Amino acid sequence: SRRLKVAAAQMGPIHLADSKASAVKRMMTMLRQAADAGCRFVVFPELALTTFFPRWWMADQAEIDRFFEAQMPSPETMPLFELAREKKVGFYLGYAELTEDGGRTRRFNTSILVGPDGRIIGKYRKVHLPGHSDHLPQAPFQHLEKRYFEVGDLGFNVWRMFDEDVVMGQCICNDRRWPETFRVMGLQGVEMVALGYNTPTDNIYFHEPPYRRVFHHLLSVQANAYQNGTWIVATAKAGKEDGFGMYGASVIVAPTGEIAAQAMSEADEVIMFDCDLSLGESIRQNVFNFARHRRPEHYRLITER
Ligand code: ING
Repeated sequence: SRRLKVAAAQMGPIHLADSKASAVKRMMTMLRQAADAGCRFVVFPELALTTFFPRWWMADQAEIDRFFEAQMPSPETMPLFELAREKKVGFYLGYAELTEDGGRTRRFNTSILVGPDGRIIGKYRKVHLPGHSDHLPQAPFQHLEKRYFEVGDLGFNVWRMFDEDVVMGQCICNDRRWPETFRVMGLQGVEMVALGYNTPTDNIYFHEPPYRRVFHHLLSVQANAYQNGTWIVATAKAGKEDGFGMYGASVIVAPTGEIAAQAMSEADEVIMFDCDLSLGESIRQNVFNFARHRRPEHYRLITER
């Protein structure tokens, strides 16, 4: 049967003072570990090169743009691409994208899928941007994704990867909470979705006990995996970044909704699983058989409202 051994390469904290090169070094260590264990696909976190900078109010655009990549591979990430190509390992990478579009500078919270030959196969720009766009001076920390990034303009797509022609999808962080994200990929026959996240342990809007925030993360990923019959590899950047906590709980979830592997720490940690892609086929054939059971004529409100 068609199998793909994958890894979630969870990262611990990246502090404001840490260089992008030091983050890449850590990712290369984990990619080597995954490759040596027979993994052919590695999923890194959202915004994996820097601290989660939307937590900081910055007024000066030049200061903000230091967190962005104007090209990919960038000088700092080139060694990661080269190692991956040498090991014949594909990977998902989340980063802040700065791009010139017809004389206009645009900024996105972006992820890419890179093939085992080191070529970029697909790009995604985060659609569901949580948080706020104005400075909240009373808040313990900011969540300024709506200020620093534009809403993604590429939609939700799938790409074929590896010899097994795995139908691979991707999204980022808050996207995992929205069923539409996975259903749009499910309707394109997705077999595995890669996603990275940076999720604060504290909510700036209302108090939630930390365990409940992890419950909501797992609930979202497990439900969306089962309801679309897809594998999901969800990778955290975790731990305390300059004192601000983010939870770990990186997971590899099967199309049955069951957790196949889960990280135990809030530090750099590689979790792996040898995924049998036929598991998704049986869920999509026997339960969520869109062709036989789905009734879109009754769902219009979802896109019209
Ligand atoms: N982080 C969080 C996330 O969606 C969040 C923001 C947390 C929103 C909890 C709502 C509830 O996981 C990012 N970066 O989207």
